[in-house]
Amino acid sequence: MREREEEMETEVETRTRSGRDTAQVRALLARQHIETPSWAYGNSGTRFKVFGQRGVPRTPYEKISDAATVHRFTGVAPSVAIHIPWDAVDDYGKLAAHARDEGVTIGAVNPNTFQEDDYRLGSVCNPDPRIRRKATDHLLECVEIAKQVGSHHLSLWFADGTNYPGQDSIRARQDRLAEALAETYVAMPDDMTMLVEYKLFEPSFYQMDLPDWGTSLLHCLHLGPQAKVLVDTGHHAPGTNIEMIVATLLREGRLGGFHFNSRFYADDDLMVGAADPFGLFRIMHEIVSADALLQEAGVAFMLDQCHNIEAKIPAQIRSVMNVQEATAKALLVDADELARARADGDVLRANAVLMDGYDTDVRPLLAQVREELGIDPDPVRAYAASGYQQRIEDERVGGAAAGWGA
Ligand code: RM4
Ligand code: MN
Ligand code: MN
Repeated sequence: MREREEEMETEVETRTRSGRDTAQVRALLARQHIETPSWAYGNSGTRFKVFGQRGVPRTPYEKISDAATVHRFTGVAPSVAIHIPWDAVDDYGKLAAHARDEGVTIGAVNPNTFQEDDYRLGSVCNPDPRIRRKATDHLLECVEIAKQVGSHHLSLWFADGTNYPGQDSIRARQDRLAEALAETYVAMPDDMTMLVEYKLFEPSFYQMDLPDWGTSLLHCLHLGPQAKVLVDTGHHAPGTNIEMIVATLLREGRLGGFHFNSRFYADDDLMVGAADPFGLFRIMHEIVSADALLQEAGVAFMLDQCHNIEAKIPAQIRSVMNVQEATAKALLVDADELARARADGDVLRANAVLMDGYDTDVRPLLAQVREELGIDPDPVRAYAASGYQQRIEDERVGGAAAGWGA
């Protein structure tokens, strides 16, 4: 066994041609921060069926405990995003204290302006000023909640849009959106960032009011430096070059963060790195080459996924590991050699250098990172052996399981 481990270590050593030594790569990987979403731990499904699972949290407190469990086994998921009102509680100080006791913090606060009858024609873009007021008040309420839980991110996604040409004025809706965003922006403290997410389609199909990164960026530019674009990897047309968007936003200092997930067709919300691990690597390559991996760079790496048929906690663990693997591969790309090949106009060499990083088996390297963090090198196996799943299945009986709309 020991022999095999040594063999694996040498393998990693010889494959590290990135100019960084392996110790530096491991140190960067150990400091990675991947946020998990509270809603991933509740029941979810499609419009056809929600399959309930045993042991699913009944309260925001239990969701946070599950997120903390993912952190315990991965070592790099120290915060959890919340969604309001799904995670509404009477005392947010108490919720934050519970998170701290469990060893995590509360990350992005996500308002929900898409699940009430009032929002049939939109929320902040609704033609009815009463409904716009209500939606904006909810955004302001979420700024307050973020302050109370010690969060620095207000993460906005709007289901707003129209289904039929002529249904409403596209320009008037943009004006209304700008107005609501501006009112919310000025209510934020200086250390809070507004993340403005976009999505090409769904639930509206003719036009979404924030359909793409360009529209999000324009609003952010009008608002000020505390507004940045959030890239949800599942929110583009098939074939979109997402790393190009990432590179462009990084240049402008306006990449606020990611919602990682993967998709085959629409907004599938499957595990990140499951459908397109190469795409994830290409994104992480842009991040690494812009030196934007660590928290001080101001980019938030968050998962936004739903686990409809698979067990939720191990799926989150697997997803965190997939992001780690893509990051490790990106860190192993030989940046100097790549620069030389590019300067020489050597197309094939440049591509080969990039692929060398992607083709490296980084699992032994990550096992070592975990050992250095004092956790089990195999998080999925360790979770299965921990008894946590059995415990929550035994304990969480009665009450209503959390889920969309709960
Ligand atoms: C949306 C979007 C948002 C998420 C909701 C649940 O499609 O991705 O980020 O909060 O789903
Ligand atoms: Mn999202
Ligand atoms: Mn989505």
